[in-house]
Amino acid sequence: MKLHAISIFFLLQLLYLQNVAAQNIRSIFLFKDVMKSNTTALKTSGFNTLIMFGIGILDNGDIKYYSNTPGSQDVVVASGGSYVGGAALADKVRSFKTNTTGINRVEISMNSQHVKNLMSRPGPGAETPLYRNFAALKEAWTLDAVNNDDEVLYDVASTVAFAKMLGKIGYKYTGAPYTNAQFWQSLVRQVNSGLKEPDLLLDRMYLQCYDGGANNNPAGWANALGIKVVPIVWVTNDSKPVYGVSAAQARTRFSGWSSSQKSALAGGGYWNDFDIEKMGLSYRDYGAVLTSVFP
Ligand SMILES: *[C@@H]1O[C@H](CO)[C@@H](O)[C@H](O)[C@H]1NC(C)=O
Ligand SMILES: *[C@@H]1O[C@H](CO)[C@@H](O)[C@H](O)[C@H]1NC(C)=O
Ligand SMILES: CC(=O)N[C@H]1CO[C@H](CO)[C@@H](O)[C@@H]1O
Repeated sequence: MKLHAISIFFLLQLLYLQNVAAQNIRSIFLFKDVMKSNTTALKTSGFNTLIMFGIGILDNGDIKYYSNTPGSQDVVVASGGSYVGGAALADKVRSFKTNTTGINRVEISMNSQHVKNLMSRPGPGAETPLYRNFAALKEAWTLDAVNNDDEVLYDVASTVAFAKMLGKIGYKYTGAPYTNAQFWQSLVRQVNSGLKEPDLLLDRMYLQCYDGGANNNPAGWANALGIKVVPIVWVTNDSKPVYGVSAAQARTRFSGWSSSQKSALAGGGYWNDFDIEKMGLSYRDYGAVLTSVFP
């Protein structure tokens, strides 16, 4: 009887773990200043991953949050090994994962400016300003991952060194490719060398399927990278209207991919919250598409 109960306990644990491992990624990039966007809607519309856009590093290793929102100011958030972005901003970012929320992962998205220089001098050591700044920011904002949205430099060696530095701090690393599959393939191989699921350091690829990446095929990318991808579509917008999709059109695209190439997908997501709010669209509708296609 006792043994029986114990084995059922372990069976349930196993099922639970598989369930967790199999959880689909439902993501949205946060282009709008997080101090101004609708936090409640972001937390309760079916998303489980938020990726804050507009983090950059300066030549001295300081980290800056670029707000990308009219009336907002860019703010240095880490300097000299400390968090300096203010309590209000820290409380806001931390709040994504607390109280009533579906969010279990928050990432910051950055380009590759200054990465190469800083990896060459002073390097990725734990005593460097860059290392200490990323450690301070992780703690202040309770971050899970750093997203690489390099669309310019594509330097493999320095990016691998940077990713491994972030891994030592406790971050996961992710990519947001739209082109240059060769670069991303080298990155996945080298960053994840010697690592296996579920301990991959570079554990997610958010594939841009709009604008320059409009013709991207998730299965082709998943195959080339050796990791499932999360296709990203752009919500209805007035910046490049031709690439915008309504919630109904997003459903058509995600369910099309899901039925023809399910094994290539780790979930789905959107670029971006600013347009949802500017265009008066519904977080609930866009979120519901993801919860139904990627439950
Ligand atoms: C934010 O979204 C919620 C729905 O999740 C809505 O009830 C609320 O009115 C929105 N707030 C603003 C300021 O638009
Ligand atoms: C979230 O919960 C904490 C602790 O329970 C509480 O102090 C805080 O006010 C809550 N925040 C919101 C936005 O409800
Ligand atoms: C204001 C505006 O032009 N919005 C456009 C954003 O993109 C969608 C999809 O292409 C268009 O239908 C909208 O008109």
